[in-house]
Amino acid sequence: MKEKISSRQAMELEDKYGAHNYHPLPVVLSKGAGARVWDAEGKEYFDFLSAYSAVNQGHCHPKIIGALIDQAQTLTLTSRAFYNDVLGVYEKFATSYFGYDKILPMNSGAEGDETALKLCRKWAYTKKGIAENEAKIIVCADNFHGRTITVISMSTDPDSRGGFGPYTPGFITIPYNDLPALEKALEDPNVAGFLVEPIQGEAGVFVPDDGYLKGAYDLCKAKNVLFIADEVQTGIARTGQLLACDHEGVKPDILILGKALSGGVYPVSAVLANDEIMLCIKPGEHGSTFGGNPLAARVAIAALEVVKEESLAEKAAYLGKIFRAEMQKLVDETNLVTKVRGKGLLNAVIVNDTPQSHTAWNICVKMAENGVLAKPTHGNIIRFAPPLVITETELMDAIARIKKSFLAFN
Ligand code: IF1
Repeated sequence: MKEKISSRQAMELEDKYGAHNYHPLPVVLSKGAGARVWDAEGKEYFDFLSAYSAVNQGHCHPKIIGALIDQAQTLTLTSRAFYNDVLGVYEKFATSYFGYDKILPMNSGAEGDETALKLCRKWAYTKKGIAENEAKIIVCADNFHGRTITVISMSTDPDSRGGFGPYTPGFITIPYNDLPALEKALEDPNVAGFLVEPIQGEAGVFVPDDGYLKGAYDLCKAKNVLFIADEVQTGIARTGQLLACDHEGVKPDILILGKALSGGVYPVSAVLANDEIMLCIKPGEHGSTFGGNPLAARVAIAALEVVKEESLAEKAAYLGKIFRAEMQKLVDETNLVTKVRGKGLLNAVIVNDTPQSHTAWNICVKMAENGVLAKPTHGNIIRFAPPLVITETELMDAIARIKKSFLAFN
């Protein structure tokens, strides 16, 4: 049995023995089920962060945990030095689920992005005919793709990149949601790919204009440039479609998935592409010890089955409309919220606040008191992303708590 400690003890331990690379809300979670979590003292909360959209299927989903336990008692890790009898089954399942020829399994989202970048560069040299070491990849300002050195080399966020140089070259940064800027950047014949989040998560759930993704895809096609979608956060039903690109009927040349690919149960990420691209990587050129392990494969199959069995995309679309309509009332009836935006159950409200006055942070602390967990980003933006298994009754209960918390600051 695990040692029972209080919330205060848990925070003190993390502070004393853990690196100080996070600034969490002062809530210590001890248990989760569905859309709810409990702290070390047993207080119940609705989880409106879902581990940044990893727990779309809800905490400790019985089907996913069942698959985990069964496989954990059978075989966990073989490395890719040998075959295992689950990986191929998962690969067949996932490629047909998402409509690609091949999948390359990794663990974290950042590794998925790194894999996509490597694949794009290899394709540039072996298929597109770009001279060795000359390939460029276009990325967007205010992106978030993870924390590795190359990924932060693409970042424009001073906190993510500052003090970690020197940086990996080979990227062109353009503004997000700006097709003319993309068209101009694509004039460079050494451009091999365009990497984009269909909705920018870290930027505060920034939804681009309708038609942006389709327009960007078409511009890339005209220049034989790969359209690479980072759906680590937006994918797996979160925005009301299986993939956020589905809203515009765009099929990325390279698709990056993570987070909810495992329902938040285990670190599982993946890159999907068709043979023309994926087979550019040859044996020995890329991989990882844990990528594609049987435990990950079983968990991911179960997690993806849950998405379909429980119609999570449809639920996210339906409940998201209710959520935004209710939050819009705060915009209309108070001076506290200037805007609500998002798609499906990936939403954010902009608090009428200067980033320095900490109102959004204080509202989040108040919401926690009232039993709803969410986290501010960029000072005055609060992201709301509950597990997609949340029921309409639970959502209305949570909305009442959110409103009450905001009104305490009116
Ligand atoms: C943290 C943000 C969210 C991602 C996209 C790749 C990754 C992420 C689109 C990397 C990760 C996270 C990680 C988390 C905070 C977080 C986040 F606020 F920083 F931007 F979700 F909104 N692509 N997103 O959103 O995936 O390697 O972490 O598995 O604590 O860094 P990872």
